[in-house]
This record gives sequence, C-alpha cells and structure tokens, in this order.
Amino acid sequence: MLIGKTNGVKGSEITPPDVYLRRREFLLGAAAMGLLPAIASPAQAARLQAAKSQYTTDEKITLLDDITAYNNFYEFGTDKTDPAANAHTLTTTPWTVKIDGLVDKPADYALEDILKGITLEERVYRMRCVEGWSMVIPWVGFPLAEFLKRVAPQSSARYVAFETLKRPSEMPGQRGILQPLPWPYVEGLRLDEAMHPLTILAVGLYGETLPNQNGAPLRLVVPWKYGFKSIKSIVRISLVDKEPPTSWNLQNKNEYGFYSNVNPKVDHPRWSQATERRIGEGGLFSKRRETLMFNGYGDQVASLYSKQDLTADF
Ligand SMILES: Nc1nc2c(c(=O)[nH]1)N[C@H]1C(S)=C(S)[C@@H](COP(=O)(O)O)O[C@H]1N2
Ligand SMILES: [Mo]
Repeated sequence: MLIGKTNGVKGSEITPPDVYLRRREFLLGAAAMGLLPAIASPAQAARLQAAKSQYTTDEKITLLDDITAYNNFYEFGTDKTDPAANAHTLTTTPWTVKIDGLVDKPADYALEDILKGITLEERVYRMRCVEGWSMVIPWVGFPLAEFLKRVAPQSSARYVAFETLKRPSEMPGQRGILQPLPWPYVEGLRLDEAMHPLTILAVGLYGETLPNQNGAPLRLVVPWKYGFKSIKSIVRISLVDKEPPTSWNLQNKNEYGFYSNVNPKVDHPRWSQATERRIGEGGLFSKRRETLMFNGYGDQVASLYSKQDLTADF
C-alpha cells in the first residue's frame, strides 16, 4: 500500500465538536419531522437513532473536515487528498446492488429497497488504517446481518464477497496506464464476521449522507480490521463457499492477508503495527498511540478467532 503524503490534513477549516453536536441535534430533529432528505429518504431519516450502546465509543470524534479530506479511495487517486478533490464526479443515484451466489433471494436491489424497513443507527467507531493512522468516525448505518438475513443465505454459504463500482468514466483512478490495483476493488469476510453485530453497512456519517469520498452511497464498516477491509461504493454482495479474493491480497499477498485483523503484534513486512497516529491530534510530532488488539474490539470479536494462529492467518 502506498504511503501517501502526511501533510494533507487540514486543520484550518474545522467543525468544533460543540457545533457538530448542535447541528446533529438539529439534523436528528429535522429528520424526525421529515424535513431532511439527506439520508436516502425522509422516511429513512426519521428512523435514524443516535444509539448509545456497547457499539459506540465515547472517544473524541475526529473533525468532519479531517474525515472528509484525508481518505483512501484509490478509484479517485492514491494521494490522501485525491478522493476529496475528485470523488464529486461519481453519480450515486440511482444505485443498484446485485445480490447473488448462495442465497434464496438473489436480485438487483435498489438502494431504497435495501433501506426499506431498516432502522438507521449512529455508531461511533475507531477506525485504523494499515498505514498507521486512525480516526474516530460517527457512522450512520445498520447491521449487515440484518440485510443478509433478508436475502436468506443458503446453508452452504461460508463467506461474503463484496465488489465496488467499476466506472472509469467517473473514476479517474481507473483510467490511464499505471493503475495501483486491479479493478473492481473487491473484499471479503467470513460469514461469521459478516454476521457479527459490529459489522455495519454505512449510508452516512456525522448525521448526514455519506460524502462520495467516504464511499457513497453504501460502504462496509468492519472496525476491528484494517481500513482496507471496509470497502466503499458497493455494487455487489455475493454469498460464496470459498474464501473470496481481496484487492490488496491480489496486489501483494505477502503484505496483506485475508483476515487483516488489527494486531499490534503482527507487523507489516515493511513497518511496525504497534502504534498509530490519531488524525487531528497535533500533526506529525505528537505522541503516537499504542494500537490495541482488534483495534480495541477484542472483547466482542476475539472469540471468532480462538482456534486460529493469527500470525499465520494475518
Ligand atoms: N473501493 C475502495 N474501498 C476502499 C478503499 C479503496 O481504495 N477503494 N480504501 C480502503 C482503505 S485502505 C481505507 S483506510 C478506508 C478509508 O476510509 P475513509 O476514507 O472513509 O476513512 O477505505 C477502504 N475502502
Ligand atoms: Mo487503509
């Protein structure tokens, strides 16, 4: 994975947390009154709940301007600032997600139909990039398990494969001669990981519709794994019986495994994974934080891997 420039974080255009909180109150209120068309539809927005639960960290939330200005989304370029500069060209309506493979209800689902009857929740998750930085992001989304149950996986299904849009006309990173990854971007989870209550599909952040650079209109969020597992702008979800290919593993199998659980004790071949830099915390010279096993979600997910050697299954 390319290590991009580290000086792209904007500190000037900040949204102070108290302004965000007030705005969020407003947004949730507006949503309840049906005034907010931002998240999918007013009816959806009305169901948005700010859930305080075991799935929400109370760590300081990263500023909106950092979450939307410092991104990885190689379809729009490999620099951290490229997605914010280029992703506005992506058309996200209409949006269809193909569900296929080992399911009883395969279909091309319109995003609105996926969201029908679903309660959106806000969940504040720590996110850790394999490159050594982290953020705390207030996602708006719903458990992937809820949607998977609706499409009825067959008993032979063992894994879930995900695919991002491939549309070179709107994705400059997919044009030209030198491309950093094979397209479409693909990812995968074991079925038990996909069904885990921490695993969500996100449609928004900071109480608003997902910005394009963060993976609009629908992206996966798996907070105990390195960021690249959280695939953006999903157009296909397939239930399969074998471990599916994943983009970074295809690009370099010695550096990126299928599991990619955050693990301070298993270093990347070219750098340590023991510490991280929290985006927004005083820039390059501020103290790095210790990285936590499973990104701090060990109590909830360690049991999924009790029979595995995580040095071999990295
Ligand atoms: N389709 C797609 N999904 C992707 C990526 C990508 O390049 N393309 N980058 C991944 C990586 S490496 C990270 S760290 C996260 C970043 O998500 P964020 O920009 O919302 O913080 O998205 C992940 N999902
Ligand atoms: Mo990442």
